[in-house]
Amino acid sequence: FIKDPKTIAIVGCPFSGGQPKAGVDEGPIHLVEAGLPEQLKALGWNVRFDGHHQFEEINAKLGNDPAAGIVRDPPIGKLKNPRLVSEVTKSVAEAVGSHAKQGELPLTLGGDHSLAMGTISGTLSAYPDAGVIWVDAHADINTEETTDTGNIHGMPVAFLLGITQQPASYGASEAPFSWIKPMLTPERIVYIGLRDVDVGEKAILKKHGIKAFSMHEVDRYGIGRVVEMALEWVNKGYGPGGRPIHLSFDVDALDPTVAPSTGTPVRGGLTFREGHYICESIYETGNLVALDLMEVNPSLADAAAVKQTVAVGCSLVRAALGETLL
Ligand code: 5AB
Ligand code: MN
Ligand code: MN
Ligand code: MN
Repeated sequence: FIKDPKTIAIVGCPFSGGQPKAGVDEGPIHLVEAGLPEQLKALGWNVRFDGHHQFEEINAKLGNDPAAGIVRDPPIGKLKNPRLVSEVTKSVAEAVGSHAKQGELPLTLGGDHSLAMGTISGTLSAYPDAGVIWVDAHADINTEETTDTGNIHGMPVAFLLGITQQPASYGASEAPFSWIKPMLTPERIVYIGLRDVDVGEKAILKKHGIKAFSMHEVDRYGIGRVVEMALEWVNKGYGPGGRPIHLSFDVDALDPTVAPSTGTPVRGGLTFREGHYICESIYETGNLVALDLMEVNPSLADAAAVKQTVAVGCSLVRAALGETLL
């Protein structure tokens, strides 16, 4: 799917509006400063990176001045920062979509996981048949009705599937998130690494028959068999070569001993090798068309832990882009 000369377009998204903790917006800056673009060049990729997206026009349009603490984006129903998250993810969808349509592989560096509404919408605009592998401790499939926190980084999958109800208070045309065309279908997403799923989310997963390999299945079958089953699931009934794959990797899928600097750590996660194995196996299919690395928050934990988390993040990306296979 990716055109020669094989090019990665880094989409740096210093954005934290989908959740309340400051610092996750510094994730992409740290990953780039750690040398990720050069590391990918060393793997033989052509790398395009024209600076981090600043979303300034969006704040201006909303009348926000984040530096001065002015944010005019009151909640809608339970959703926090709905207009900001909607506008930012819409612009990310355009950026990712245009890179993907040019045959480049967009690598989006977050930032919080609400960004995946943009990245996956962008991928689907170029590859309508794409499947999604979502690696996370969390299912991120809360709806406006089920969310306890109102944090939109816990809701992107619900918006992508079109299963979240627009609250009655929305005016239809200017409704946040009305730009998302729900092109993803429940049988084309599969989870790996889940271990902290809200009660309402469990009901949604069951209702829509969504496939999930939680840490329980990772323990039972081993990561090799889990990845094999996950790929079988998304490719079921599709042609021989398999679907284009979008990998959305939330760094909190890893155990907090491996990746401590993240906003919602949950113990009992993937080991360093299990995380890498997932990335390598998807690279090995030859079908990876887009990659997200999300939720690295360099302001949580001490300097050594931050350095470790950023290094692991770079290493996962390299594994997904061909480093470890011989
Ligand atoms: B993350 C929680 N389910 O909805 C919620 O880090 C956590 O992108 C969401 O996976 C975690 O707020 C979102 C409790
Ligand atoms: Mn770009
Ligand atoms: Mn997530
Ligand atoms: Mn998570």
